[in-house]
Amino acid sequence: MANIIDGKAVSARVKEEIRQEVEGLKAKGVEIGLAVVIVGDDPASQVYVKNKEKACEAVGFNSFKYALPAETTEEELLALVDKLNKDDKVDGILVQLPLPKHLDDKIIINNIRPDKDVDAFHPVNVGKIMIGDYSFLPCTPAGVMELIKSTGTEVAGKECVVIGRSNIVGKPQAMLLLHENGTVTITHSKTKNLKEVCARADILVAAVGRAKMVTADYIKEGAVVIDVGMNRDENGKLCGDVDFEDCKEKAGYITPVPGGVGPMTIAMLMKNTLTAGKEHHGV
Ligand code: BQF
Repeated sequence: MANIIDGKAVSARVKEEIRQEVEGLKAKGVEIGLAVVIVGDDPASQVYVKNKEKACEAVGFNSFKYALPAETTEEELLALVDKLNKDDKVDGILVQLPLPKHLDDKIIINNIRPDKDVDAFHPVNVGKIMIGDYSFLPCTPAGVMELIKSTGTEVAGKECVVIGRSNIVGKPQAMLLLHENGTVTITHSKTKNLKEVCARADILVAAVGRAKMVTADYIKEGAVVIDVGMNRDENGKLCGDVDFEDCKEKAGYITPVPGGVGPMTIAMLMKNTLTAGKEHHGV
C-alpha cells in the first residue's frame, strides 16, 4: 500500500502559517483583501468560490465576493475589474474560470493589474514563471510541488512526466519541475506510447481531465503519483484522472481525490494573496 499524501493536512499547515503572519500584520494595522468574481451559476464554480471565501476567513483576509449574472457583458465585467484594480482594500483579484461562453477570459485576465493577479494568469506573470522570477506561483502547480516536497522526494535529476499541457496546470507545472532540476516530459493527446512514457516517471502528475485514465500499468513501482483531476465517475462521484484503487498498491506515494491537490490549490491562492498584500502595503 502506497503512502497516501494528505493534501488537507498539508494545506492546513500552510494556512496556519499564513494565519499567524496575517495576525502579525493586523497588529500593525495592515489588512489584506481578496476580491472573488464569479459570473453565472455554474455549480462547480460556486463550490470553488465558496472554498476560497472560507479559506480567506480561516486565514484572516477580508473577502469581497462579486456574483454577476450570466448575461453580464464584457464592458460590465471590465468595469468591475477596473474598479477592483483601483481599490486599495483589494490586494488580490480572482475571476473564477470558466467564464460564460460570450466572455473571453483572455481579454478579462489581460485587464487585471499584474500585481493583483493572484491566480498568476496574466501574461506578465506567466512570463515571470517561465523565467523563474516568481511574484506569484501558479496555484495548482505550486500546490503540487508542496505535496511532492511533503513526501521528502528530491525532484532534481528525477524523471518527471506531466500528462496534460493546459496553460493553467500542465505547462506551468512542467516549468516548476524544471526549475527544481527535474527531467521533464510533457505528454498530451498526440503523445505516442503514453503508457510507456508515464511508466518511466519517478514523479507523475496527471492533469488531463479524464476520469480514472491512469491505471497501474501507467506507473512505475514506487513512483510519486499526483492527481490533479476533478472529474465525475459513472456514478456521479468526484474522482481524479488516476484510478486510485488500481494504483494505490504500486505507487510509492499517491494523492487522493478529493483531499489531495484541491485543498493545496486554495492554500497557494492564500499564499499569493498574502504576497500581494505585503507588496501592496510595503511590508
Ligand atoms: C478537495 C478547479 C477545475 C476547473 C476549475 C478542495 C477544491 C477542489 C477540491 C477547489 C478547482 C479545483 C478550483 C478540493 C478550486 C480546486 O477537497 O479535494 C478544493 O476549490 N479548487 C477552481 O477554482 O477552479 C477549477 C478545477
